[in-house]
Amino acid sequence: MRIGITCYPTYGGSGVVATELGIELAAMGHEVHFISYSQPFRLSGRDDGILYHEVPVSSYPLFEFPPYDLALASRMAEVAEFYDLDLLHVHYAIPHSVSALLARQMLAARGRRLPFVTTLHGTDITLVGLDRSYLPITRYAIQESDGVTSISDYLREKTVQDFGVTRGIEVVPNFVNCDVYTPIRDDDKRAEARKRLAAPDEAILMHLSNFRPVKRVLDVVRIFAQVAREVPAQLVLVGDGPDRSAAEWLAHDLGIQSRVHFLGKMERVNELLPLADLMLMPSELESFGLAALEAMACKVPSIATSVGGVPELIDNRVTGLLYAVGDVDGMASGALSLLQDRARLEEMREAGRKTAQSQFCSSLVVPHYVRYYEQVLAGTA
Ligand code: GMT
Repeated sequence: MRIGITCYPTYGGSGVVATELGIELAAMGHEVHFISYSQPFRLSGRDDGILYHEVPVSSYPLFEFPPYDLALASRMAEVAEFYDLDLLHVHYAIPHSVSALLARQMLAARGRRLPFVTTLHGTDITLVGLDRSYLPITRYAIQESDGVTSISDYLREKTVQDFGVTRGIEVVPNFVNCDVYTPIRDDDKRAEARKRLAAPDEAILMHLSNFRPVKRVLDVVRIFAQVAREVPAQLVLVGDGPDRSAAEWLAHDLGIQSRVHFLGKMERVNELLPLADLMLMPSELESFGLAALEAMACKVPSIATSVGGVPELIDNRVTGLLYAVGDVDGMASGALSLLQDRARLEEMREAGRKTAQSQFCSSLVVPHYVRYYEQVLAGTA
């Protein structure tokens, strides 16, 4: 198949899923065309079977807000015609599904078919899509898509309830490449690699996000402060975003800044994750929680909140520990209980890896997308 993919190319779960999907599809022999305003950050630019098409957005004095969605629609239609695309797959409804709808109409007027699949990722429904200025057009574009997928049952139900979408929505969960996100099996090698981040007797807690308010990064620092009072430990935060500076100041004010490391945006998180003992994901909301899955595949259990689609990924007390939003004390004592009971931590590490392999590996989930594309092309989705 020749597949066009549009996503936000910046640091964020939907862009990561879209990019990893494109890479996996290309490895299966499909031709993949990314269409976006800049190259998705996990693409190297040298991936076989993948082409990247930049969307130029002109700015004129008259345009207070340059219309990216229109430039995107034009480019989608051009790329689809030039490269004879079979379908478009857009990640994150706003504005991508609206642009795809326009591109489909433009090509229909020229006698060409261009079906599109919209994948709902989370805040496109739970936050942005509920803004009155975006809701009607987002609902329309979702309803008119040739196929719609959501990353969890939670998000599907939310879309039906809050948007009144009546067309079918296929749940295709987030996935991880279990050969790339994998534990370091050799204990000596792992111990050696951990020395980059901590002393041998210290625990390593990790957080990975785009530091938006929804991630509650300040809770990460507060949880760590309590843990570090009881056991020797280091906190490693990967990513960047609006709440980073507040989190840095909080670490400073709590007197723990020497043990809190802000690494910023990193490309190869698969090399860092296996070094951690625990992942902290105290989010206000997660429609799935990709960071926790990537950690799980590396045998790192999460201390997380029981929100949105997280319970569909993490089996409480089996593959991680779940708490109410803002329960910093609970999450800190949960983290401590695992760090002080190595046998239980080891069981959880094993159980998490097994879950990642048996339910969320790219080798299982990507073919689900391909089957769905086939249904879309056959008009049966
Ligand atoms: O979490 C974010 O703010 C980024 C956002 C995105 O769309 O870029 O992530 C959402 O999509 C991820 C990939 O499908 C999910 O794993 C995240 O749970 C989801 N975030 C939220 O629902 C808050």
